[in-house]
Amino acid sequence: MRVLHEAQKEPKASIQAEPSSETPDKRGGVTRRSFLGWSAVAGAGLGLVGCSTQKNPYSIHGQALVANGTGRTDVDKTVWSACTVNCGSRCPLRLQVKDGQVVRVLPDNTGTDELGNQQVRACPRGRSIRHRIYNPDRLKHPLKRKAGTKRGDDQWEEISWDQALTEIAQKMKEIKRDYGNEAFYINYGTGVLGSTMSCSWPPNTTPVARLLNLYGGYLDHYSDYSTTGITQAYPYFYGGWQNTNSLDDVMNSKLQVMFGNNPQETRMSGGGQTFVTQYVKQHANVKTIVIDPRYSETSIALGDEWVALRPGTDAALIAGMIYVMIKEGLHDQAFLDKYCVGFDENTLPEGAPKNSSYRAYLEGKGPDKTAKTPQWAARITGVPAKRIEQLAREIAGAKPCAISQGWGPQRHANGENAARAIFLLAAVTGNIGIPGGGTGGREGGSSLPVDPIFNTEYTNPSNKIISVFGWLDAIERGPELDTFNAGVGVKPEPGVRALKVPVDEDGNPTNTKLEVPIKAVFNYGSNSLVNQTGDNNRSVEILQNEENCELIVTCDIMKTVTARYSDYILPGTSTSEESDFHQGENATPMAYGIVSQQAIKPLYECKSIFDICTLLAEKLGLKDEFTGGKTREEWLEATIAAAREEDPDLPTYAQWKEMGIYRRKVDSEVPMADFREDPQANPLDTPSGKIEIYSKRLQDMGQKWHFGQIHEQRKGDKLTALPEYIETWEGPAEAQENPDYPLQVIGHHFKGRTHSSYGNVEWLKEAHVQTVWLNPIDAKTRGIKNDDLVFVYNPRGTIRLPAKVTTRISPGTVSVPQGAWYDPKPSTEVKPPKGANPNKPVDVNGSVNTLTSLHPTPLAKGMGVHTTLAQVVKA
Ligand SMILES: Nc1nc2c(c(=O)[nH]1)N[C@H]1C(S)=C(S)[C@@H](COP(=O)(O)OP(=O)(O)OC[C@H]3O[C@@H](n4cnc5c(=O)[nH]c(N)nc54)[C@H](O)[C@@H]3O)O[C@H]1N2
Ligand SMILES: Nc1nc2c(c(=O)[nH]1)N[C@H]1C(S)=C(S)[C@@H](COP(=O)(O)OP(=O)(O)OC[C@H]3O[C@@H](n4cnc5c(=O)[nH]c(N)nc54)[C@H](O)[C@@H]3O)O[C@H]1N2
Ligand code: SF4
Ligand SMILES: [Mo]
Repeated sequence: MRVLHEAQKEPKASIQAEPSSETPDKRGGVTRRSFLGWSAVAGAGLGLVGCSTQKNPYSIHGQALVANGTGRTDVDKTVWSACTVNCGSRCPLRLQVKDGQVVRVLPDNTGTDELGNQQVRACPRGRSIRHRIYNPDRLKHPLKRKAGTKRGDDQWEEISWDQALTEIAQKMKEIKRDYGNEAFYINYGTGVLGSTMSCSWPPNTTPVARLLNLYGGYLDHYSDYSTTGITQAYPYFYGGWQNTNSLDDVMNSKLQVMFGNNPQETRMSGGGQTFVTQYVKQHANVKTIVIDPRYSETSIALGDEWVALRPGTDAALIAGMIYVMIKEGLHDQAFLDKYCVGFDENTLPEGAPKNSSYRAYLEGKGPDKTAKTPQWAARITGVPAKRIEQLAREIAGAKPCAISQGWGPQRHANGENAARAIFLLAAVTGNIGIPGGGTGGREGGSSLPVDPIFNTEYTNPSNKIISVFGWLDAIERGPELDTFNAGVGVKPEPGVRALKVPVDEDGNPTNTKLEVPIKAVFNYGSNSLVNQTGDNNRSVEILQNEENCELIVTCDIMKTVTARYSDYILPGTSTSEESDFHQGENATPMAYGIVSQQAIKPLYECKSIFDICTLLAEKLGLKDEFTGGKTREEWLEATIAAAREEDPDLPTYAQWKEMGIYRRKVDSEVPMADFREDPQANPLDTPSGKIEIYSKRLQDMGQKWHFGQIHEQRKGDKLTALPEYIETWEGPAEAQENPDYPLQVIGHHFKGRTHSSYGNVEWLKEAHVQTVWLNPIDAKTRGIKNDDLVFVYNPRGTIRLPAKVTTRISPGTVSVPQGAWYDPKPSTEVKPPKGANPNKPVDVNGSVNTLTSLHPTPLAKGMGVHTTLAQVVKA
């Protein structure tokens, strides 16, 4: 059965041909004529203008569309640049410059439409980069919050660079004196993830970290907002992170099953996963089943079937399917016996109680005494029992089957278990470590052997580390936080993303405490102070108390929401104003890298983060150590030179500058093939060396973990040895019982923006309208029609935005694309609806984090923001 849905109901982009005029608009000299030229190119190439429902994908990426255009011929130069935001792709751009201004943006014109030599075509966001460079929100001068105002009042004094950096240095000295270096924090920020010298994340790769290392250190964080749940789930199942097979390897599969994985929207580069998946579809036509509460862009472009489940219920769906497989003998018992621990009673580790195997869980012999029949799973997931049976048979029968997950399923209240359950399905069907199969993780990507060297010289003297999601707690009540109540730890080995909970010599987890609260926050390339973290209104409350955090410094190119709540705002340069190296992303079987050249001079008083940190280092008496005697450009050259020492086939810096993008074909990835081949010789990094379906470590940690100390304990806050389904706070069960907030809100990653980046580009806003997706059944009972303005609210906050009434989302679920810019209006200006919290402002831009919670997930202490309940009413 193919579920055909009304993709065509998607609001059409309303960019219209208007009479051309040469009048430069106020955003920096773009002419109406060049705008039209651009939009035609982008529309044709990427389905921007109302053709997102295109069914034959290859016609989008067809040979005829390989770009070779020369663009404008009246320009002074055309230089290579790149789009460096965190979208999981990385696209070269060719910027055409005339009279010192970028006048046109062209995509890659090298490469072909062959796998391994892909042309890396930018998506509509990258192609609209001129509207970021010359955006009215661009920061022009250093700003200081006006004396007597509170954070967020948005009253600023323009100051000189010298004054800004003198005052920041002075405040840093005071904080160091009073609290020590662990009171300094570099906040999560991925806006410049794609650069090397200007990199904004992970913290230790940033110029800010180099400076703080020299100054005595800072409190670091582990994991990221993308993957907190799955990152912490991995070690207990596989011993560490394992990608699934690369997407080109799906050529070898009989079936592809994607759980909450939406590369057509989350990897939009025309040379990356969008291209690879569509190529595979075209050439191998592997049947694809997408399991997602939404009929996503990936369901449209690749899906043969869509299975709509309630958010947060993947582990139940999987239990129901495995129940059927076991009953009908369709599972791979030999794989489970040889490679896994704890599926059956006889492979449980020593010390595990009787009836604690996964089989016992399925058969209802475990503590809950409930058999995990398809009927049981149907009640939880909303997927009919018959469909669960069919799916089980189809997945077990397809040899091999490529099972993958995006990161939607794990960004939930007990997302760690959802992630492990999807790995489990890959294990039970014996698909791990073979071509055409997979680990149930997410696909990875190959990279070139070019590593940043600027930051390897000095290490952080502080060894303490907190979860990326725990910083607001560390601001409010730092010294109360420890390993067992908040996941505080000591730094893992380089290259390991997850926290390794320290253990004593008997293997028992030991406790690490924070000594001091966070007193200074540096946000570079980050809109995660407010907007991207969760519960905007509560975050503001914490930040507005200046007894908590004493110094907030933000360096951005835009006057963002985060900037609004800071003490000092420093205007940074955009990629077009810098030269840098950009590692390619997620294009296997191709690895590539881009060297960009400075296209234009820094606008206004903007400075690169290297220059800003150099000036701040000078104020702290550390300038020479910070620069290491090199300019930014010299460091960049040295980075490429160091890489060439390892791999002389790489181009020289000078050659690379000229060619812009350098690419090479690489092998497909089949992770864990060596383990499959010989598990004794290649054991996993788990205590048993095997795949741990039952994790004794989680069982033991569960006894020590304290819930309810830092945040109130909520339903589902527990660690379980098995990847079982856990009913959680604000999950589907609560939705069905709670008439006040009966709708589950997820906030998918959206083509109109990369998080909040590009969220202020008018063209993109017009083409990709911020709406709340609502099923017609839910709309009808509320008297809501497509395009009606509605309120979405819960006790944490209220947002106002238009409704998109569509069968592309399952009943009972709504989605508010994440990343819109929080714009709170007091009740005197916009009255909250009846039933909403009257003490909270109405966010008239529809930022989903006005609704989400700061409640951390149980194991990772991470982001569970796709778990949220709310009500929707007509405005
Ligand atoms: N509810 C909800 N919240 C979420 C998510 C979700 O799914 N749901 N997803 C989470 C995830 S996965 C992530 S990764 C985070 C992302 O959160 P962030 O990493 O904060 O990402 P952005 O919102 O894109 O903010 C990046 C900032 O970098 C700035 N920037 C861009 N280019 C430059 C530059 O060249 N120089 C300087 N100085 N600044 C620049 C941008 O203007 C922007 O303000 O959001 C998380 N938040
Ligand atoms: N255009 C664009 N691309 C991006 C980004 C962006 O902001 N915009 N952000 C980038 C970043 S940093 C990241 S981390 C990635 C994020 O990539 P993901 O985390 O994979 O993206 P999401 O949209 O959160 O989730 C993917 C899908 O999971 C579905 N989903 C939600 N809850 C569940 C569930 O419980 N079960 C199942 N089966 N499905 C569920 C959603 O509807 C969605 O279609 O995207 C990257 N790419
Ligand atoms: S947003 Fe991502 S896919 Fe789009 S141009 Fe930028 S790097 Fe490429
Ligand atoms: Mo992310």
